[in-house]
Order: sequence, then structure tokens, then C-alpha cells
Amino acid sequence: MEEKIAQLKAEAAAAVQGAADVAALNDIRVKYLGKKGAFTSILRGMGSLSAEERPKVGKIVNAAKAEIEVLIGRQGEALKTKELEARLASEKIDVTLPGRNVPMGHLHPLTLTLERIKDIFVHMGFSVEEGPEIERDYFNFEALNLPKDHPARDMQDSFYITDEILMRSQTSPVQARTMQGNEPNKPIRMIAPGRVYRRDEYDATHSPMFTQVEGLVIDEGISLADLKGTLELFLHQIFDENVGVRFRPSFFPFTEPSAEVDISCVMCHGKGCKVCKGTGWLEILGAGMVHPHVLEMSGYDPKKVSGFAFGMGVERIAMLSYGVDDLRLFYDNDMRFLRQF
Ligand code: 2NM
Repeated sequence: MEEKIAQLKAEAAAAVQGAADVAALNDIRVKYLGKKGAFTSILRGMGSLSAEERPKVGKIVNAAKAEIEVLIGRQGEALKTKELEARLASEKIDVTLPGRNVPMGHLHPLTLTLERIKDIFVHMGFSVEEGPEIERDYFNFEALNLPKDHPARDMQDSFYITDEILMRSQTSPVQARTMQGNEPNKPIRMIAPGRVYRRDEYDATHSPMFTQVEGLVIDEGISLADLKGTLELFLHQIFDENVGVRFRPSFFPFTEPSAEVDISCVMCHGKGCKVCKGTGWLEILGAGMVHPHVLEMSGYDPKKVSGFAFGMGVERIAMLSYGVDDLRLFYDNDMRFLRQF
């Protein structure tokens, strides 16, 4: 009997020593020390022993169980330490590795150009006004002196939604709305940037949607000299202080007199090239003195105040400042193009 117990103890001790992990050790505990374990079944079978042997055998079994318990405890500690070390080794991170770069976005070239334009006018004391892109025929045309037979009012040239509502074809309705929202004859110094819509073909220089900035100044005694000085200052800041500026007579329904404003060619500096078609000049702005009837229709008295107005295409200014030869590149969202700005 004692021999059998010694053998079982040796067997259990060897199993504990050989346990590969905490789970295996637990199985071993159940197998030898559990309720249905090997040592427990010896204790249960003691009924067949004599009265003198019973306490002796009981003592030996309990001592053996205690010894195995100690061994399991020690082995358990050793395995836990080993498992922790393995985890620490496998989960180790190298804090000296260089970080992963988060790609930085940036503003679109048209946004950059518009921001520069706005900045120049804001520094001259202009406010920046906005209005709806879906506009009433009245504000887009009627209030701006565009007669019923004007080609821009044709369905062929503008995007009409109903007979009365269209996608605005210019930002001037914002000027008309601003005038009508003011007390009569209140001075105005404003620009209106935004998207406009025209039934154009889509090619290197035309798009059915493009970005405009228009401006309006109204006060007592505003003259053509104010128009010239303001636009020259603007063009010298947006392009180059040495750029040439010239005014040519033109026509717009909402201004009288009207002018086209040219700058000397930014590519050839006036010598004549493909971009300026050999003329040495580039058309960049439309402008003029606000027509008395336009002032009148929006509640301003042309006998008391006068004003000038102007308009430009942001895409064209961006193309000339960055040397881009196809306007469609601004809308394609090709990252190879956009990353260059
Ligand atoms: C242009 C050219 C000339 C213009 C006129 C007005 C208003 F509302 F005052 F009548 N706003 N913008 C104007 C004048 C726009 O764009 C080429």
C-alpha cells in the first residue's frame, strides 16, 4: 500500500514537472487531487483496511497530497511567469520606429485664388456678400437692366427651372439684393463671389458652371477714376505690380459707360505669344459705371449717388496665375494635378 502511494506520488510529481502550461497543470490537479482523483480514491478505499493501518495510510496519503499541492503551486508560479515573459516578448513595440505619416490635405487651387481675391478687396474695405445660386429671373435679369430680348435670357443660354426661376448666370443678383436690402442711397463697397451657370459647351476655356467675383461700389461722387484706381490696384496685387493695365470701351446692359479691362500678357510680357494670340494683352475684367436705371430700380437716387461695378472669372485668373492651360483640370479632381498647389 505504502509503495503504491509512493509510486503514485512520484508519477504525480513527474506530471506536474512536465506540465507545459497552466491549463495542463489544472488537468493534472484534477486527475490526482480532485474529488474523483487517484489519491481521493485511495482514501475512499480505506474501508477495507484494518483499524491500525487506516490512520497510518491516511496520514501518508494526506502528506503526499500536501506535497503534490506544494509542487503544483510552485510549478503554477513558474508557468505564469513564463507565460507573462512570452507575452511581453511577443507584444513588445519599438517606440523608436518612425511614425506613420498622416497625409495632409490642402486647399483647392480655385479656393486659393478666390481667397487671394477676397483678401485684396477686404483690405480695401469691401464686404463679402453671398446670395442664392437658384435665383429669380427678376434679380438675375430684370433688376439689372437686361431687356426681355437679351440673348442671355434665352432658354438656350441659361438653365431655367421654371419661367420665373433659374440657376443664376452671374453673381450680380447679389448686388441687386444688397441694394434693395439697404436704406435708400446707403454707401456700398461689396464683392459677391460664387458659382454661376450658363449653357456653355465644356472645353479648355468654357464650362457650364464656373466661379465669378463681381464687385459694386456706390457713394456720393464715385467716378470712373475710382473704378480705374481700384481695379489697377487689384490687378497689380493679384498679378504683379509691374503688369500693364488698359481699359477698352465696351457694352454691358447694367453699366454706362462700360469697359473691358486687359492686362499685359503674363506669359510673354506683351511681346505676343500663343496665350495672348499675338496681341500682348489678356482680357481679365468687365467693368463700368452703374447704369442710372439700375440704381433707380433698386432704390438708389442717381442724382445723389453714383457707382461702379466689375466682374471677373476666378478660373481664368487661376489659369493665368498658375500657368494652367485647361480649365477642366480644376474640376477633374485628379490628385496628380491637385497635389501641385
Ligand atoms: C460685370 C461687368 C460690368 C456688374 C454690374 C453690377 C450691378 F449690379 F451693379 F449692376 N454688378 N456687376 C458688372 C458690370 C459685372 O461682369 C463682367
